[in-house]
Amino acid sequence: MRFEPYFYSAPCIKKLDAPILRPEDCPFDALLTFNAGVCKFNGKYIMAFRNDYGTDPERFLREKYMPGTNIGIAVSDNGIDNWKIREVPILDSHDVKANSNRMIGRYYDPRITILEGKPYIYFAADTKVGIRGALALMDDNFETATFISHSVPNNRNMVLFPEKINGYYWRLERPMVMYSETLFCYDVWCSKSPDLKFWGESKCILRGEKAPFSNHKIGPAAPPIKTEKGWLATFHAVDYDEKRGKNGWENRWPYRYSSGLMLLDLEDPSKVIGIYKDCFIAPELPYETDEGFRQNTIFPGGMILEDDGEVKIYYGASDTYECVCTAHVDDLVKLCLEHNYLDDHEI
Ligand code: BMA
Repeated sequence: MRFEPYFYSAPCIKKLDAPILRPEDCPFDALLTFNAGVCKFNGKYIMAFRNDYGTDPERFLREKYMPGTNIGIAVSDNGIDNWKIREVPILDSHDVKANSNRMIGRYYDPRITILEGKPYIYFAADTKVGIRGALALMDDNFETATFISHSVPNNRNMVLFPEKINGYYWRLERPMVMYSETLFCYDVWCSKSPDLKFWGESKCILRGEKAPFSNHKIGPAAPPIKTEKGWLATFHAVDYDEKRGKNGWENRWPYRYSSGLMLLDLEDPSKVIGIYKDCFIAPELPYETDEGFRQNTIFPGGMILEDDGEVKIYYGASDTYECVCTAHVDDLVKLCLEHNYLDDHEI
């Protein structure tokens, strides 16, 4: 059921009329295939998607049982259809439990960045000592992932910029703070690193309670893309209404996840120079609002700028499917600069 007040995607956004990846497409045990990271590499589109498996709606409700999450790989020639899914996931939580004394409980929400010609993957890792952002380097065939660094807990939604800026690597991230002005109203942060291992000079760049059209936590979404006017970056934004009841499998799910869009300074991406004042991508189609596990959830994880200016934005819908929508890059920049929330709001 669509939540009120209704949110709409920006007018320049074109959605397809069906998801591009569904659990039933998967050659291995799959229940929910969503929140993917996507890149273009050697002429192919590579998707690393989250797959939750090993439960069902009844068992989930009875026991809150959601045991397995792995990361699958799918490849397509055009980034839209004919995704060929690899037989074996690139990362499996159960393998890692066996291999590393159960330190990592599950991986999820991968984002891919091609940096210096190499495919990096950032994802959340639930561990015995909290939720950590884990960075790994994949090989050029996307068959293996070698760990580089783990953040301190509790932090997730890390996205790596695709190039060094002023001599440093940069990432956006979303620590989950315990003590702050508003409980559970998390923010978007930015950090930099000389070597992808040591991260510092961390700065809060957008507060959850200051972001438009949300009243709860926010977090970085897809890795940013470079434009002449700045880095275009999506973020997910949550609005909460305690009156919301049954949603998808959940007896009560009072959250809606939608996406926002902002523009960051080219030379210093910790400076927000524009934010589109309205919702950027909203849950509005039937498979985004009326099907699946957690309905009314849009979670972008990949953004690709094509040579002709088309931007493909990949997003998870309903924590169940992977979808794509498109827009022209100039229109996206205009949203941030000509409909700029910062013109009459402080963040
Ligand atoms: C967040 C993450 C996402 C998920 C979202 C909505 O906290 O766990 O993976 O899409 O919740 O359930």
